[in-house]
Amino acid sequence: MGHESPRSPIGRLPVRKKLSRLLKLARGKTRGLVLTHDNPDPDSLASAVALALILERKAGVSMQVAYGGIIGRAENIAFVRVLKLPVEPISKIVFDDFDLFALVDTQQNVGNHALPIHLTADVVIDHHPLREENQVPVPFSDIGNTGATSTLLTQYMRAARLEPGPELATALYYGIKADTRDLERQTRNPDVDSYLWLFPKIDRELLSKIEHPDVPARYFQLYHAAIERAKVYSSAVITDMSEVYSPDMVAEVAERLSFLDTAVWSLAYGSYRSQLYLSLRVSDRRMKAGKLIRDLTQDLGGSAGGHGSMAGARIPLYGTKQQRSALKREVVRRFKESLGIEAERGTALLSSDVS
Ligand SMILES: [Mn+2]
Repeated sequence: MGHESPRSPIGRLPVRKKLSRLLKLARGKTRGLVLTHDNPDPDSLASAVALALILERKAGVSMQVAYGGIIGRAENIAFVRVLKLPVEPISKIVFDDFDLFALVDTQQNVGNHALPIHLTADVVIDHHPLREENQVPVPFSDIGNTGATSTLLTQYMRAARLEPGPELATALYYGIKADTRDLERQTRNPDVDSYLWLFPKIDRELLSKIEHPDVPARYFQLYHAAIERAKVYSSAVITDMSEVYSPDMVAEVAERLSFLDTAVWSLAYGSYRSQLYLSLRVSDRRMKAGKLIRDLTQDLGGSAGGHGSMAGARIPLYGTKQQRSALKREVVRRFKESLGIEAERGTALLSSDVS
């Protein structure tokens, strides 16, 4: 079960107390906006929709859900479409229309969300380790110690005696399933408990449509190039994906490459709209992917975050083509240096002498 990561004071309260504090804060507000993290994953989207439902039904606030970036991964596109989730791109949002702001699956100062810098979230619900540096005081900050934010929202739903319909139940269930990789990664007892509570309520046909989506030809093209460019080192596999059509493809490839039997670490990176996206996985539970990726990228601007075994970062790319490639090379150099493999040249994953 691993070690306890830091929680916020509210994160330590029993769920009924958390719920009553949350509703107390929300009552009297008129319109609320829930934001996911940018390029949202199912855990973030499911949590946002569940929180909006709770605040609408139990605090009488009219709610909207929005996300920054794009939803690009085939499973995630299917997730939103099949479950008919009421989520809007951030370009449709006028922030002045709202008097309540919530963030889910991210935190105020992480930087991977679309809340403008001059606004402070009223509510933060997240399962990533508490980020205390430059912390802006958030009135309601529930940083739990679970494998998924969807687990926290399932607990709120139960405490609020709200029965999720099949779409929302499937969304929360898949949020937990995806973030914990089938209850294996960073899984806590509440994750298992919420997963089992949701299971009889889900629509398995919809779930299947999400888990086995149609993919465009460019998906295979991108995968092909990523594998062709992958290099294997003694303890790592690294691939430069060049331009990607969707930032979350970087995470998907890092995840896939992490299955290479000789690799402890996998790193994939690619650019999308003048940002360099990096995704890191580690299979050794003693290692901390989130800390490493922050150390590698914190002086380069952008944002970084993650847990023990999976982490990601995004760095602004600017300047000439040469300057951009130099920045990529520098990040890879730092990564190899921190693993002690800077002297290794690496072997192409597809070359015959890799056993
Ligand atoms: Mn999550």
